Parts: sequence; structure tokens; C-alpha cells
Amino acid sequence: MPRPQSNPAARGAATPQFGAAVEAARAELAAGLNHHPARISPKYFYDEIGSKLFESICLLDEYYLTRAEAAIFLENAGAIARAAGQGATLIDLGAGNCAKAASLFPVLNPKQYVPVDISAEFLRGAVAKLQSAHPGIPMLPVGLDFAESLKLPAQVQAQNRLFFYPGSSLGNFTPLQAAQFLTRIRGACGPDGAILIGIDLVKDAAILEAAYDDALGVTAAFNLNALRHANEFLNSDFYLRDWRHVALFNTVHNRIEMHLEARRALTVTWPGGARSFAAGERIHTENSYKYTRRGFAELLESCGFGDITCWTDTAQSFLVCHARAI
Ligand code: AVI
Repeated sequence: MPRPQSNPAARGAATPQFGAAVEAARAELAAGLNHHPARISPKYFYDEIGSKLFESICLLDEYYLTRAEAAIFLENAGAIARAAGQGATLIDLGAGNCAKAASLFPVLNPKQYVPVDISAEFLRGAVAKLQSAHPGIPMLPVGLDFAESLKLPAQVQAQNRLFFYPGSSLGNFTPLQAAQFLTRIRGACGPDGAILIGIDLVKDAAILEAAYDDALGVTAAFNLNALRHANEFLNSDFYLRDWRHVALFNTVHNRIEMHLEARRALTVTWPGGARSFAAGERIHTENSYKYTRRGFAELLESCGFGDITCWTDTAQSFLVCHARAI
């Protein structure tokens, strides 16, 4: 399952260590490679190199998502403030370096800021800096794999919760997983909570495919890095030059699919396993679902949200929605 819960660019590097977590990762990788078609979870993009590559992706001309979302926040600050109100408990899912939420502090004036990410360790540094810049906002960093559970500590205020989930990270879930996740957020909202969420919109396939297959080859390197990372965990012998990055828009499912395609017939081996690939055979590494404006509002409604206000950028490429728990 994808783990879009963290701000991947800022997530602490996952390096193989000892213990049950590594054994679980090895088992997951081996099972994925033995699957037909083969697959590797997108979480293996994000080691130290992969996180830096994702940061670079966000700067690329072709990857419009980050800029479009930032423009929406900037151009609609007043309307967002009116919809969300002041003094919320701002719960930032996948906060990473907390930069996106911090840019909204002047707009939202949160009463409490709760950055949530898989690594509490990583959050602490970002929060320490942020806290000295905003001494009046109590901050409570929470280390939590929130794709698994949204059980927040008791110190998180129950009233006026605003869940913040930007960056189209929801798009890395299947629609079913997305609905389950949104329903869980709805449950954690309490009676007067809300969500502020960013999602990428369906558009011309050429624009989407360029966003996931840039001219500089940064996304190709990001994708191939999953093999390098898999080698570290699994002790496998993926030779990266044997693989080619493929990004295509699947119009049936409205999703960008990323794959790695074998350039020749080859066999990958690891302790206790092996998988042969024909030339042209692929490993599926990521889905990034795109929504229509109406489809996304319907999804929010089906998960217990209402009173939905959405904003888009001038090119109508990206959507930010505020929706209340009803
Ligand atoms: C993290 N996530 C929202 C990105 C996306 O657009 O699906 C991951 C990504 N994959 C390739 N480029 C960016």
C-alpha cells in the first residue's frame, strides 16, 4: 500500500537496520517482486536520496502541482480564512518540515498546531525552529503512522479541529483507501471539525505524463531509486542501468502509473529468492490518482463532509477544498 501520509520530501531517511521492521520490509519487497505483475511500494522511493529527489521534483517546470497549490493558498487566503475560521487546532498530516502549514499561520491563526509525521524525531527540529518564530502558538509534534491510525494524544484539543492534508498525497491511495482514510479523518474531527485538503485534477494526458516524466530525468531517478533502496533492504542485485522509467496516464482509472521496465531479459536475485523478467516486463511502483472537481466533492460528501468550498488556480490544474464534518 502506498504511504502518502508523510510529506515524503521531508520524511527521515529509511535505512535498513536490524529488527522486525526490516524483516517485514524484506518480506514485503520479496512478495511484491514475486507478484505478477511485479510491484514495489512507493514508500521505497523515500530514502535520503529519494527525499532529496522529491524536493527537486517539486521545483521542476513540469511538476506544476506544488506551485499551483501554493498559488491557490496565496490568492485565496482571505476566502480560506473565512471558510476555516480563526483559532482552529491545526492538525498537519505528513507535516515534514512544516513549511506549508506555517505559510498559513497568518491566515488561520491556529490555537494549537499539531504536526503529525511518521518520524517524531524529524518533526522536533522543524517544530523547534517554528516555535521560536511563533511563540504564541502551542505546538505538539506527534510521531504517528496515520495511514494506519489517527489516534491522537489527549493533549490535542478536541474542539475546532482542522485537518490539513495538502500536496495531493491522497492521490497516492486507491479511491477505496482514500475513502477509508477520509472517513477516519471525519471520525477524528469531532462535531465541529473540518478538513483543508489539496488534490490534483484530471487534465490533458500530455501535461500529466510530462509532470511524471520530466526532461531532466529527475522523476526517472526518483523511480529508479526504489531499486537502489530495495537492494539495500533485500540484498538484491538490481542493476539500475537495466531499467527504464515509464510514466503513463491510465484514462480508465484517472491515474498516473509509474513503472520500471526491464531493458533486456534478466534475473534479479536476493537471499532466498529470484525473479526473472522478460525484456519490456514492468515493475509497478506508484499510482497517482487524479480527480474531477465534482468527483472530489462527491468523495468528501460520501465520507461525512459537507459545506464544501473549493478553490482552483487560473489553469484549473489543482484543487484545494475546505469541508466541514457534518
Ligand atoms: C507525493 N505524491 C503526491 C507525489 C505525486 O505526485 O503523486 C509523488 C510523486 N511521484 C512522482 N512524482 C511525484
